[in-house]
Amino acid sequence: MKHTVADLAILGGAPLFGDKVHVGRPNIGDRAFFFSKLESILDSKWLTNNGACVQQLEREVAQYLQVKHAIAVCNATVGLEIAIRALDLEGEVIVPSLTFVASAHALQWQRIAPVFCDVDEQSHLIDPSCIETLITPRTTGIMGVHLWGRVCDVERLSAIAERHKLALLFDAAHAFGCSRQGRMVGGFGRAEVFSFHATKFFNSFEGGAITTNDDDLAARLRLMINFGFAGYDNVVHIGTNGKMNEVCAAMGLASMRSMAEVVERNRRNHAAYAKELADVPGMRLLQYPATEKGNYQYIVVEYQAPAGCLSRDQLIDVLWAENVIARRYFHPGCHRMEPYRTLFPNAGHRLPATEAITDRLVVLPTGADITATEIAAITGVMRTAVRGGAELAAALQARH
Ligand code: T4K
Repeated sequence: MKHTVADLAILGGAPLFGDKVHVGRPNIGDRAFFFSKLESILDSKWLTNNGACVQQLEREVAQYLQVKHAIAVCNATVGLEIAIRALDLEGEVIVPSLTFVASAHALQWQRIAPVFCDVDEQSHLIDPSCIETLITPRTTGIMGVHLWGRVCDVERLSAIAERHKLALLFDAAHAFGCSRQGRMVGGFGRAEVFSFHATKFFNSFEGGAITTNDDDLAARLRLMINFGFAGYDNVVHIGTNGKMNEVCAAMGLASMRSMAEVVERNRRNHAAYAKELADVPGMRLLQYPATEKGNYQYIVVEYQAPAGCLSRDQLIDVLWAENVIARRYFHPGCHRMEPYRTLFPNAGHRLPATEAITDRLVVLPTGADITATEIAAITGVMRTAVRGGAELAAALQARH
C-alpha cells in the first residue's frame, strides 16, 4: 500500500505493479472448448463465409438476447456502417458526442453528417430533451449509444423517432447482456449493433453482431455483409465484406460459455471499487441499476478535483507511473476530434454536459484478471494522490 505521497512512483517510488495492468484486458473464455472448436474448423476446411461456428454463434446470441435475428459481423464499426445503409439513412443523423469515435465515423464514412447531441450528466446517455431542437429537414435518424452498458431511455427515443418519422438505431457496442425494464438490449429500435472486440467483456478477438426483429431488414443486412450475393453468381444488392470468420466465432462461443462467470467477477470488482472509493474526495463511481441485467464491464469514475488537488490528467499520470493503465474514455468527445472539430467548430456550445464530463472521466481496470487486493492497491494510490493536495499538484506541475 502507498500511504504517503513520497511512495508514489511518479515521485520516485517503486511502481505498484511490475507488469502493466490495463483497462481493456481481454477475458479469455473456455480454452479447452475453444481449442476443440479450432480442431473442428481446421478439419472441416471451412474457415469463413457463414460457417458452422458463425451459425451457432448467431443462434446462441439471438436466443440469449430474445431477438429474432442476430447477424455476426467482422466488427461493430462495419456493423454500424452496414446497418446505417440498410436503413437508408442519409443527410443528418443525431448521435451523442460522448462515445467512441466509431459511432460518428460510421456515419461520416458514408457522408452522413453526425449531429452531436448532449447527454444527461448523471447517466452519460443521450439526452432525449435535447434531440428535437436538432431535427432539420435533412435528419433521417437517431443513433442512441448504450454507453458503458447503461441503457438509453428507449421509450422516449422511440416516441421522438416515431413522431418525426426517423429511424432509430442503437450502438450497443457496450451493452451485450444488459436489460432495460426486463427486456434485453438487442430488440430496441430498428436494429442494434454489438461489439465483440478483444477489449469487451465478451469477445471474439474482433467481431460483433447486428440484431433486429425486422425480417426484411435482416434479409437485407445478410445480403449486405456478403457483397450482395443471393446465391452463386447472383448479386442482387450493393454490399461489402462484413463477415465474421470461423476462428472469431469459435472465440465468441467460448466467451458465451464463461460469460456468467465474467459478469459476476465484474460485478464484484465494481462493488469493491465502490467501497474503496467511497472515502476519496472528488470521486463519483458510475453505478449500474441493480434491478437490471448488467455486464459491469466498465469502471467509470468522474473525478472532480477538490480545490488545490491534482487534476484528472495528473491523476492519470500518477496511475500510469504505477503501471496502472487507466484511460480517459471518451475524452475529448467526438466533436473535438477530426474531422468533426473542423467541420462543426461550434458543436461544443450545445454540449455543456459532454464537455464537463469528458474533463472528469477516469476508466479503471477490471475483468477476470483483477483481484480485490489489486483494486485496494489501485484505489489506495488514488486516495494518497488526492490527499496529497496542493503540495502534490505543485510537485507534478513542476515536473512539466
Ligand atoms: N461503439 C462504441 C461505443 C465503442 O466503444 C466501440 C469500440 C465501437 C462502437 C466499435 O467497435 P469495434 O469496431 O471495435 O468492434 C478500444 C477498442 O479497440 C474498441 O473496440 C473499443 N470500442 C474502445 C472503447 O476501446 P482503443 O483505441 O482504446 O484500443 P487500445 O489499443 O488502446 O486498447 C485498449 C486497452 O486494451 C489498452 O489498455 C490495451 C488493452 N488491450 C487491448 C487489446 C486489443 C489488451 O490488453 N489486449 C488486447 O488484445 O479502442
